[in-house]
Amino acid sequence: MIRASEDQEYYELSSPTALPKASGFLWNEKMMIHVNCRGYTVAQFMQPEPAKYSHAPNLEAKTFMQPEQPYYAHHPGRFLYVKDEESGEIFSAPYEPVRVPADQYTFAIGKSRIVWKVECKGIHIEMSLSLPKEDAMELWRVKVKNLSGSPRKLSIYPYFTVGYMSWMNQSGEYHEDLQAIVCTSITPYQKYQDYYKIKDFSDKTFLIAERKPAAWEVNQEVFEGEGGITMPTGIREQELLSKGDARYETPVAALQYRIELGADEEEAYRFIFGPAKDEEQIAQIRSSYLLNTNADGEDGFTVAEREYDQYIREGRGCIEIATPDSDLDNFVNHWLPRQMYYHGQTNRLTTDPQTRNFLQDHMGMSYIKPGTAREAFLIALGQQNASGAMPDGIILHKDAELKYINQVPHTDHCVWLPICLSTYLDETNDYSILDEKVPYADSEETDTVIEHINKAMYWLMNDRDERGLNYINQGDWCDPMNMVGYKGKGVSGWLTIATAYAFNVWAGICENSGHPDLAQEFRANAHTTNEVVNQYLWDGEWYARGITDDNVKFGISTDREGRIFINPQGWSLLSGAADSEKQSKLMRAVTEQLETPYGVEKLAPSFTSMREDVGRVTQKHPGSAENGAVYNHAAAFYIYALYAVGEQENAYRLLRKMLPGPDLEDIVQRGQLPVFIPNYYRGAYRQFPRTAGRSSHLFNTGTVPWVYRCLIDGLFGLQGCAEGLKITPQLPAEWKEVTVKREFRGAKLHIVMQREAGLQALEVYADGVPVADGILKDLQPDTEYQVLVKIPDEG
Ligand code: CEZ
Repeated sequence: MIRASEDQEYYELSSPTALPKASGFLWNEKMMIHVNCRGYTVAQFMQPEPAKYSHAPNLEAKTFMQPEQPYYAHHPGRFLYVKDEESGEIFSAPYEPVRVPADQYTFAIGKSRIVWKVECKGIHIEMSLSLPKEDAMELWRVKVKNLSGSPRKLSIYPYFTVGYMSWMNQSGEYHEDLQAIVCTSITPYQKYQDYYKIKDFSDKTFLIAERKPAAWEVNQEVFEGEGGITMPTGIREQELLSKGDARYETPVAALQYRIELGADEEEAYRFIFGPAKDEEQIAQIRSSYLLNTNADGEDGFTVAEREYDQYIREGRGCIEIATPDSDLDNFVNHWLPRQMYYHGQTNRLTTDPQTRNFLQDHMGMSYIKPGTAREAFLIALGQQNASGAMPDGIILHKDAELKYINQVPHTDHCVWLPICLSTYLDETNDYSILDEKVPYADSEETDTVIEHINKAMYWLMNDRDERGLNYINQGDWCDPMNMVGYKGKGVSGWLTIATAYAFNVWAGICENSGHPDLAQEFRANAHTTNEVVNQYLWDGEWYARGITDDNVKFGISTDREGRIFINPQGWSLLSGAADSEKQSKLMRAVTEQLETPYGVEKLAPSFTSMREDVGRVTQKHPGSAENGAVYNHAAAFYIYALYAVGEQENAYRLLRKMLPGPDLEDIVQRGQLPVFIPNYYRGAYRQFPRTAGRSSHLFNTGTVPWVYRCLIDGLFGLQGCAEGLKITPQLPAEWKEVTVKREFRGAKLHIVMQREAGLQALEVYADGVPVADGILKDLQPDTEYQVLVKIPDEG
């Protein structure tokens, strides 16, 4: 039912009903579009804040992308109705809104194109979507082919949702001269000051047709009539659509083409759908994409598709793997870097990304476009306060508004600085970044990056209570843990542990950059922090999550709900807080209480009612998001930590659970194709097994750079270091051989890793020469190397 295409360029699903929410996404510099297998879509473009041009049928609340997005009959979508003019039979592609079962159906997600192929009643429909690289618009191709063996008379109706554009002003009509439906609106506002913000908005939605339609309808209600969206009156009862308009009525963009197709004959159509400021711009789009051609006779549409494909291909990762697990190979070679690239390139389509997201997204970008990552780290540090505190959001646009979540004070942002920078340094060895001079948000001074990060570390040292535990205020990594410390006393166990880890990571960076005194100082700070952690947070079998304003420890064995949280456990492996006895105890507790067939849960048991001294996380539905889902971001931290302490079998078992499959039952339960990792799979496995495993389908997540780090630093052990590339694979025992192509600082390495019986220790050979310490040094850019890694086979 699901499979990668032979050339691995597409991932395909052969049913619109088995995984009804299966989806893919495309993005460019200005927009993103999330489409599902049945034709429903969510699209947003930046002006500069995210805006819509294809709306829901009612007033939508403005919000960030949500998990488990519900779909319904009038959900925005892109469809093609097909009517047999002789029999009157109607179906629609891809599947909605008519829902006639197809004889053949394929939903194929490519990296730069999404394609549906539907065969129904002897007619084959192919619909494909691509984007240009820069402009906010959708490029659609539709092909209709007669497979029935005899001539057919058809009407086809491209149907693009415009929806409820505005309560102030909305309308729409067909423009002969533009060969387009143009819908017009005014973004609603009330303060006169906002007029100056909205007056230049792209408040029009257009559908440009390459071929002249026979008829159209721009009035949603007239189009549907009493038949409704599943059997519109305009289609069922009329020979021709009524060429209507919308006057403060909900617009729709529906066109009609009448065609006669002989056996095996085919017709092709192209459409452009998107937002625009005015008719002039629409005319320009039409002429540059459809009317004018270049010297090679190609029009802008075709060139745009190709340029977009190239743009997406720039988002390549730095490893290409062949392992015994072909599903993993497909995901790692094709989809994981793409998802990281999306994050690094768009900053999740926000103008004020949460600081920790911005830093982690660029940790991922370090593997793809390190120059972009470098710039991002400098931008973030330029918004630090002279006190060392990092802000709750990084402003990326002069007109950016600080979104709600960034008005809530969180205390963890500083820890991400050394952690994310370390990946950049591992990959590039560009220690010169540490000497860059960067300003502060609130002072005239400038300081080197080293000084900035020192200040961040001191800020963490000082933002502590008398015990030496870090305050949580209204949240740490966990956004909704907002009431543990809002009175100013509550502390975060995880953040204290993460601070110890950040100190150690920073100490390592200081050491490599010729600052041994700083290194020593921060190692000592890490050590004392770990001692404090063990004194106050160890609960006997695992670490507590924190201590509330009223001095109540939580995330401990006596808690009925929220008894154990994953984050303090994994990070204590990273920080060095847990000695080997504590390590085994906490890993056992995680396996017993948090592991599920779909991965490790973020906490368990999930809260079933509000705990006012913990906060709104306890009000989320049990098993969803931070309230005990398999929250993949947190799961990835844990897996990374398992690799850090050499727990390779446990680590791989959990890593594999991030991907649906391989068995059908698992795929159906998750409901998602392995073309991205979602922010969560439902948890509360022990409380609500029916829904456990279900994907959130939300592809915005800090998970992906951590998974990439798990692969590079852990599984394949191909991490950069100051001297070169350190080879320390941690392959699962059943893997006898893998090959990895690794691009590293400009060099290309062809690496074969093999298990060999009777071997005492790992052996590394570069171009046939043994490498004593397993560190490949003096690698030259633009040079290829053959690397053989022999791993002891223990049977
Ligand atoms: O946001 C994510 C944040 O973007 O939640 C993570 C956090 O570390 C990320 O920075 C864990 O809390 O506020 C909420 O309740 C939500 O949980 C969201 O903000 C959540 C969304 O998934 C964002 O896409």
